[in-house]
Amino acid sequence: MGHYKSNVRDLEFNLFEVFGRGDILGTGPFSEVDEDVARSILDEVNRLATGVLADSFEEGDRTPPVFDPATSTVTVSDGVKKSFKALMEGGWAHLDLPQDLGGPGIPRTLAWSAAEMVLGANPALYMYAAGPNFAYTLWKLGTPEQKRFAELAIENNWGATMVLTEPDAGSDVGAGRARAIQQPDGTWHIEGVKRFITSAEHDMSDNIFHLVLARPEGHGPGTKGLSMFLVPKYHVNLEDGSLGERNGAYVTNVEKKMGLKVSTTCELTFGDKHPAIGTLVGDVHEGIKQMFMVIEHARMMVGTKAIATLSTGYLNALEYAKSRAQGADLTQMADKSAPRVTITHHPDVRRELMLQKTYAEGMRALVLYTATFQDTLLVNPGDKHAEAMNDLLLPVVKGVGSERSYEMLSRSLQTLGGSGYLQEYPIEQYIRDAKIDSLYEGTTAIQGLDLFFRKILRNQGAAIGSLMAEINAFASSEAGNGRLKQERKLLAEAAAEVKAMGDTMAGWALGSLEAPREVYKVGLNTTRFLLALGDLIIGWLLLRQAEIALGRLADGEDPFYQGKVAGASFFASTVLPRLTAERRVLESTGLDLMDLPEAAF
Ligand code: ST9
Ligand code: FAD
Repeated sequence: MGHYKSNVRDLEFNLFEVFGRGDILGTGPFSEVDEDVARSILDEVNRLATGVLADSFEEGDRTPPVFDPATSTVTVSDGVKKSFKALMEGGWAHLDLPQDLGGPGIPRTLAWSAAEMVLGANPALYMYAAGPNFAYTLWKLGTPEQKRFAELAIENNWGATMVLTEPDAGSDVGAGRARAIQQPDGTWHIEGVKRFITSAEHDMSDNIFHLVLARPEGHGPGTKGLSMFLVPKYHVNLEDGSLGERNGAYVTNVEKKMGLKVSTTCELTFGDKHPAIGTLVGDVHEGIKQMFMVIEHARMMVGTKAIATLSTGYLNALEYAKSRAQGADLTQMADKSAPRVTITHHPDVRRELMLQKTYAEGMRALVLYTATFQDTLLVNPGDKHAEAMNDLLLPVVKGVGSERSYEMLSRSLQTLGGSGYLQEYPIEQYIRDAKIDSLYEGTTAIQGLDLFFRKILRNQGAAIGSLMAEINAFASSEAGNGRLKQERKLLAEAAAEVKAMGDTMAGWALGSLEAPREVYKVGLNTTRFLLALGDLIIGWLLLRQAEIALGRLADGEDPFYQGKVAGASFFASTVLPRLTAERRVLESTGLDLMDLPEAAF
């Protein structure tokens, strides 16, 4: 058995029983895909993920890609190449594409379900496979020539990168110094050094194209002065798709890192050896806006990756716990000759396992709930409500998904005792590979700021108000037919706490118009609020699942549904009440921390 343990049953439960995706399949943009086809896609990806993709997970970690500075090339190990080949030859990198670009035309909920399995099995492979997806964005934004380039990139499965970060411009993308100099023929020369660029060099595709943010000469400071350029590794003859000369963008270093070692994290130098020639994407100077189309997808990807890793971490811990015998049952602790039991009998292990299970399944539901709004946007691109809901939920998927997964994965390791610390089991690698999720694509602090200032205040509370109304309507409904009464009460209380937190922060933000330092109180709490909102949404989605499970349990016992009801109850009674303390902490925020001299830290 490989390391990766998928959860297709839970994916299907979400898709077809909770979020009713059967209703949109076979209609509109999804006319070619019915429920049977959707299930067979999941089966097929599951087979691939638990098989050939998972096969090189460990190898990629133990024998990471080798960088040769003399030739600026990178060699990836054979096992990883084999896995990647299987992913690409199966056409899976085209899963996100619409039918007119050769894709299957599936809902986003289904695409993210499939993505979860690839990301859980071997996350770097998914990232190396970004080319067709990035090409689709280029195709939407590009000039006719760039559209043609995008079609060729899709056809040939070229690799792709998103190039923002520089040594002095990480979270603060607008501090970027890479320059773009326009040439008489209309092309641009890019100059500068970017760092931490994922997949910028490897030997698994014939060409790699970079989507680069750089500042055209004379443009102003900050993110608004940046433009997006298409800079291919090899120039391309757009008539026949053949590759031309090497362009002047070279990888000059590959980082050595804690985890996700198989993914190359590159320093990319432009225009040092010879000109790095690019074209302005869409022939318009809207770089940051265009890049956010890529970023939004990548943030969803990162949250999904984190959650996928937690899910397989939990399932590995569960399997171990079921077979590891240690100690006697607590009721017989005084009897030294009592039979030994498996550790699943110990209350503390049960509590830990249930916490892992509820976060893994609750956050999976969060990903797919978010994706339902992306489905709506495919059906009706002008739907402003769906757009605002998707915008609101993205920092929660990314920020909460990465933070809670990392935290819970350490508990998965704990379940294995000392064995969890060994490389014989996959969890230590999961933890190392998952740490990055709270860092790239905007750190957790950035997600908290994005959620509060952009997605709540700037949206004037419309999307969060609508979400809260849904949660409160559920809490005051008859859901569960009496069985979930206490849980719904706990949910209503938690919703009131989160609303109070948001209102207090909005008050400080308003107050900062008169007294600017009040905004520090907001900044001291944005991450707290992000995590609190995450817990509330997870608790609500678990209860929605429990309501459905209760209905199914009427037909007979099924441990899957029993687990759903028990999990939702557990989360409502052991996690949600903590939000009261979070609100109290938030409300007592002062400025002492901000007044403290740096030397006192
Ligand atoms: C990175 C990559 O870390 C890591 C991994 C890459 C892996 C790639 C693989 C992906 C896979 C793809 C799929 C493959 C499929 C394969 C299938 C196989 C089966 N939403 O607030 P302002 C815009 S990359 C939308 O003033 P500042 C907006 O245009 C590096 N737009 O910001 C706005 O203008 P306006 C990631 C947003 O103070 C403008 O920005 N780095 C949003 O100037 C200015 O906004 C980061 O993420 C948004 N949420 O700059 C940087 N926010 O207001 C993190 C802003 O007029 N830092 N815009 O609408 C930040 O995000 C900062 O907050 C900042 C601040 C840079 C935006
Ligand atoms: P900094 O921005 O220096 O942050 C340091 C600390 O300060 C963090 O805790 C942060 O939360 C906090 N902080 C910073 N600013 C604020 C603020 N305003 N308010 C509150 N807290 C703040 N970039 C790309 O362009 N393309 C890629 O493909 C890519 N892939 C990557 C792969 C890996 C493995 C890594 C490690 C990074 C990658 N990055 C990529 C870069 C990544 O997006 C950045 O590392 C990230 O955005 C954070 O920037 P930084 O590392 O400079 O940290």
